[in-house]
Amino acid sequence: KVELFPNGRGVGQKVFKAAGFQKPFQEAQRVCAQAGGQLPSPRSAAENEALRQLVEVEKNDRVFLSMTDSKTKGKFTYPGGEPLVYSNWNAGEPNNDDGNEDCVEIFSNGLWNDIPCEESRPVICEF
Ligand code: GN1
Ligand code: CA
Repeated sequence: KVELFPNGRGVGQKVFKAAGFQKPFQEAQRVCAQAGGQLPSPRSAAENEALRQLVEVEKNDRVFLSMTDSKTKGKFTYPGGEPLVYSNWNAGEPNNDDGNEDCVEIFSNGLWNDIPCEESRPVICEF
């Protein structure tokens, strides 16, 4: 058994773990892949809530999710290309602000917003 508090959360078979530093999307993606995981992909309300708690205790900041609509604008997909099975968009999102928001962040209230991938956010990976 692994102790995950305060910078990790387990939910079902999934673990979310905070890296302790900030990166833009592409580098964050690389960091998680090199660690044997990927960026967070909450596929249910329970997974979203576990991640939300970690966002709150870790930084009270916003954190990148794995999903993008880089391939087809308006169609967010997981890294493997599959469409979303769960989403928790904030009201009015995704709005593709300035035509440049292909990445997704989760707030400490659990809601999602699309943002530019060039933004830097504290890195959390899922395993
Ligand atoms: C932010 O900064 P502003 O208001 O133009 C946000 C958008 C949201 C918008 C919602 C980089 O845009 O993604 O849709 O608020 N941009 C960033 O009002 O966080
Ligand atoms: Ca947005």
